[in-house]
This record gives sequence, C-alpha cells and structure tokens, in this order.
Amino acid sequence: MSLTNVAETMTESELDQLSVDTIRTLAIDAVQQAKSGHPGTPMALAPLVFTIWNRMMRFDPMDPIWPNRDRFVLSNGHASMLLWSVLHLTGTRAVNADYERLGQPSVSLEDIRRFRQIGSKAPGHPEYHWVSGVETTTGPLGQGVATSVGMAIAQKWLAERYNRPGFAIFDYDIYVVCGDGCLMEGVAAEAASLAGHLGLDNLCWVYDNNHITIEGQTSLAFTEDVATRFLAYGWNVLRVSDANDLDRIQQALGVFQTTKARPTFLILDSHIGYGSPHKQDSAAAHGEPLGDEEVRLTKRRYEWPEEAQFLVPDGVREHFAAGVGARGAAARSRWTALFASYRATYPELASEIDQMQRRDLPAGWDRNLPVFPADAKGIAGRDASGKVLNGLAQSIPWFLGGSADLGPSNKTTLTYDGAGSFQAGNPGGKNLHFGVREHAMAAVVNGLSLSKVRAFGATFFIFSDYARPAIRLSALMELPTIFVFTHDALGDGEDGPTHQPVEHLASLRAIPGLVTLRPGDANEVVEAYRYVMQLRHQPAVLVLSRQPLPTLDRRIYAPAAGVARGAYVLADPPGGNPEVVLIASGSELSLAVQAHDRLLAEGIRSRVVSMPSWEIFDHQTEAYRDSVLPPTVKARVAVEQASTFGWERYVGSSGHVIGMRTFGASAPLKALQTKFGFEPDRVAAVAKELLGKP
Ligand SMILES: Cc1ncc(C[n+]2csc(CCOP(=O)(O)OP(=O)(O)O)c2C)c(N)n1
Ligand SMILES: [Mg+2]
Repeated sequence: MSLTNVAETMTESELDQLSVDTIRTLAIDAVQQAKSGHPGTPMALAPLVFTIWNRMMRFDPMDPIWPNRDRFVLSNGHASMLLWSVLHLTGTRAVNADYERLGQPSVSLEDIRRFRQIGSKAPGHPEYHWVSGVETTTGPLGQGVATSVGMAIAQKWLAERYNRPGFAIFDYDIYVVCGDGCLMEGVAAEAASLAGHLGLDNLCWVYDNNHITIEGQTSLAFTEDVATRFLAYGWNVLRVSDANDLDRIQQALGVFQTTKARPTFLILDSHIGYGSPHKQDSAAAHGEPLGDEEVRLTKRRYEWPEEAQFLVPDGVREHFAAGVGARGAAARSRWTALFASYRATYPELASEIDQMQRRDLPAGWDRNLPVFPADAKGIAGRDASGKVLNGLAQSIPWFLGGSADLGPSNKTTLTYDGAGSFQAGNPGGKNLHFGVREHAMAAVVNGLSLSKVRAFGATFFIFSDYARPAIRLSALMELPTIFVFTHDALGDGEDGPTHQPVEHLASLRAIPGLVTLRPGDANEVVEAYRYVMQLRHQPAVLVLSRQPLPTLDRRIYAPAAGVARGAYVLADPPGGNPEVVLIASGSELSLAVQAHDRLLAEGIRSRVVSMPSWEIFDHQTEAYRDSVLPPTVKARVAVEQASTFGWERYVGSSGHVIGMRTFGASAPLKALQTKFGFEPDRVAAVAKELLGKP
C-alpha cells in the first residue's frame, strides 16, 4: 500500500488515524534503529497525545516559548518518542539560550533517526534546555507530575497579578501524562495532595492505566483504588475506557476545561504495545525494541507499509498544521495584539512580564538589602536570611516561596504587609505553604521556575535529602531555583543525630552546576543572596545557621563582598605572608577567627580564608585561587561541621580537616562542639602541629 498522495482524498478522521499511526511507527522505528528505548507506551498513547496536541492545546509551534501557551508534560519520560514525534510533526521551531526564536526545527526527522545518539535532539528522555518544546525534564518517575503542580501554581499567581478586566494575559492550562510508575512514587502523592488542596483547576493529569510496569502486571505491587485516592485528594476524576477513542478523550479534556476549583484526573485505560500481535499488554512492550519481525507484523495491523521506515505520509504534517498549528498561531497573534494594548495601558506590568521572561531582575532589586553592624553576639544565619528575603520579595514582585511547614524555624515567612498566603481563594499570596512535603516542594519550585517566576523553597538542611531528586533536576535543567536550608550542622543540638546533617554538604556539592553557599556571618548571608539572585541558569542552595553567629567587624576584616568569589582572604597576619591557612565556612568562620587571634598572639603568621562556596571558588582564575590559597603554604586547616569528604582538595595531603567522621549526638551545642573538636584551641593546636610548633 502507498500512503503518498492519498491525503487529499482522506476524511478528517482518516487523517487523524494516519497521524496517530505516524506517531506510533516513528516510535517503533526509532527504538528499533537505536536498539534501545520504549516503544510500547508511545504505541498506546499516540491517540491521547494526538488529541491533546491537535485538538486541545493552545501552542504555537512557531514560538514554543510564547508565555501564554498551554503546557504539556510527559511525566512518563521513557515514552519520549511521543514528544519527539509530535514536536517533529508539528514543525516546532528551536529557540536558543538567549530566547531567540530560530528558524530550524526543534526535532528533525534526522534527529529521530538518531534517537538516543550523541548530539541528537531526540535523546532518551525529555530534556529541558536541550530540546525546545520540552517544558520540563522527565525520566525519574513522579518528577513530571510534581513539577506540573508548580506550573499550575505559577499560572494562578501570574493570572492574579497580571490579568486585568479584558486582559487575560495568563490563562493557560497544564496537560500532564503519567503512568503507573509516576503514581506509585511518593512525590506524586505529595504533589497531588497539594494540588487538590489548592483546587488547581488549570491542571489535568492523564493516567495511562495499562496495568503494566517493568516487572509485569501491576497486580504484583500496585492494587490500590487510584480513582478513590484522587477523589479523596479533592480532584475531579474522569475515565475513558478506550485509549483509541479520540472523541471520548477530547470530550473528557473538554470537561477538564470547564471544571472549576478542582484539578482533573483522567484515567485512560490503554494497551501497552497496542497493535503488536505478540507483545501488546505485556511488559515486553515496555522497554525494548519490538524486533524486526514484530515490527513488520505490527505495521501490517496498522495497515502501514511494512517495509517503510520513518515514514511521514503526505498530509500528516499538514494535518497538524491545520490543527494545533492554526489554532496556536491564531491564539498567539490574538494574545500578541492583546499584550500590545495591555502594554499601552499597564506599561509597568508589561515590562515586569518582559523582564521575568528573560530572567532579568527589576531595577533597584537590591535596594532593600540590609547591612549588618559588627556585633560580637551576632545574629543567626536564618534570621539574617529572613530580613533579606523580606526585602527581596518587596523589590522583586515575582519573587515568592515558602517552607515545608517550617517557616517559623526557617525564618522564610514573608511578613511584610500584603505578602499574603497563596491559597485557592488568594492566588496572589507570596507565601507558599508546601505542608510537610519536601520532595514535592522542590519539584514545585522547579515548576515555578520553569514558569519564569523566581521561587524559593525551605526546610531544615537535614531534610534536603527528601528534596534532593528534584534539586538534582533543577541543576540538570539549569534553573535558577533557590533552596533555603537552615539548621545547617550541629546547631540543632538537643534534637540529636536525626536532625544533624553530616554528609549533606558533600552530597550537594557533588551535583554538577548546583551552587552551595554556607555563609559565615550576617553580611555574608546578604552577599550570598546578592550573588544567588543574579544567577539565571543555576540553582543555589543556601545553608544557614540556626544559632547566632558573630557579625564580623568589616573595618577589621575583608568585606563580605568576597563571597561572590566563593572564597576570600578574611584576615592575614600583619604584613601578609602567612605560614598557615585556616579555611572555614558558616558557623566555623568565627571559630577560625578566634583560633587565628590565638595563633597571632603566639607569633604564628596565620591567615583565615572564608570559603562559603566551593563551586564559585573553583570557577575563579588560577591566579585568584592561588592568591587565596598560596601553593607554597602547605600548612592548611579546614574547619567545617560536616563530613570531611572532599576537603582534601583544598588542604592538600599535608593539611588537616576538622570535620565530622561520625553522626552527631543529642546534647546542647556547646557540649557537641567540645565532643567533636570545634573549639578555637583545637584549631590552633592542629595548626601548630602542622607547622611542627606544638
Ligand atoms: C524514580 C524512578 N524509578 C525507576 C525508574 C525506572 N523505570 C522506568 S519506566 C519504569 C516502569 C514504569 O511503569 P509505568 O509508569 O507503568 O510505565 P509503562 O511501562 O506503563 O509505560 C521504571 C521502573 C525510573 N525511571 N524512575
Ligand atoms: Mg504502566
């Protein structure tokens, strides 16, 4: 059979079917060619994805970053060929890192032929930043659905702040596809619970109910009543029992669009590997190529030319162009006209939207940053942070965030007049209450950031573990998210080892692209925020003390602006030329200063280096790094209330690290400092030992 030149004689529904089967066969061929990948789910969900894209979504393939586009999230990221097919068939254009719309396709047929190969724009899983049209990176199951809740919160917040009568600048929806795996993951439950509470009616999750995961039938491990679970979360639950029924799917999505005050959960009963005579409904269809013979048999079932590969029949691209293409272009041009008159009426709001889209900061964003006077008693990192956050949130309208139920401890609550709490009835609130849901919080912060809102999330540093998978994705996606982690070390004292982070700094420092900052006094906290706020493509973690830290007298010590270089010389012996270097971060900085004073008093030429951030320091020039840590000075002591892991790189093989080699203990902080050796005398003694001057 030939599929060329038949399109013009085809009915609308024949063209629908042809398009659906094109998505299916592209997926089959790409996986076969790559000798790896996941064909079964694209084969099953091609009709769903076709319907969402070609009949429902307002998305202009010519401008995939148009701010009011509907969002599509493929949370079961292993089915990435669905996305590559549809991005290709819609002719979605590429955008570069400077937000310029390029002429070339986001995903070419050649990319699909080279599915999963180096440099291909059709990688194994959807990669934000790498492929235009991908709204978020997915693959770790559960992350996509959880991130989508952040996108939905962002839409509500943006609408509340920027829409005006007659100006619906932000009224987009978020369509999400997920499978059994996503719904088994805890993060999805956290996020669904939050979305239900917030009544996010702009959010629709479609659940691919195929009863199959990798090990076999879901009866092995997943037998709960998912529908009832979502009803209990407060979602509207719909069901379509035939994943091939485009009209029913469309109808259900129409119900979603008119449902108010509740998110929608659409259960779609499907057959993994649909059309494959020997693999349909089996786990074998999930994650391996069908095999040449099965490919032929399957294509025969689809009434597809059996030998054709990567075939896009005439009429298919045109069918997408007439559907999503035309609808998206019309919607965008209406919006562009609307935005032009909005700009004329509300120039300031329009310029905020422009700045936000480019991840710029408004003029005067740092005008409220405090300066803390020298104070021996000092102030806790978290308290300094609270002051900074409140200042920033007032000077940056689209800066918002919150804590996973620890606002009063993290000091992240925005307390100024009018800050408000984000709730269903108050979508303009800037305090987000994530509840005790750290993992969903971090994913939601990602979703907010993907929506161009500047967002932070907070909890105790110890519970960064509960958020880590989403923080990792933040880094992978190059998002400027901010995580505020307080109770940074042993400061949690009596709460004991369950609450005392040890390995967390090392673990976060190991994530490529993530900036960790552990400021040593209140003014370093300010400078840390100043640095972080200017990041546009990197996430940051701020690690802050619970207990007061002395505010150093910057007339005596170097300015805290050194934070922007990751590490800097805080104090030197008279005349410079140190013989020993003490390196410290966070609460240990003042400890190092005290040890330094003792050493100086004994005639030992000591230097103190404040090192709040390894990552930032590592990116300085070699000359700068050598000026801070002179290669000739081998006597180096690092002090940090955390795992010693990794500090060798700065102290070298002749240096020494005073850190944690065990878990902490339950006791008042003072007793812990003694027990674990975080005392000035000990630091000074180690320094002298290294110098052979005990
Ligand atoms: C967090 C996480 N754990 C495990 C995996 C490995 N994995 C990929 S797909 C999959 C099974 C998913 O089943 P389901 O979501 O039902 O997908 P289907 O096979 O039905 O498409 C697993 C365990 C993963 N990608 N992410
Ligand atoms: Mg499944």
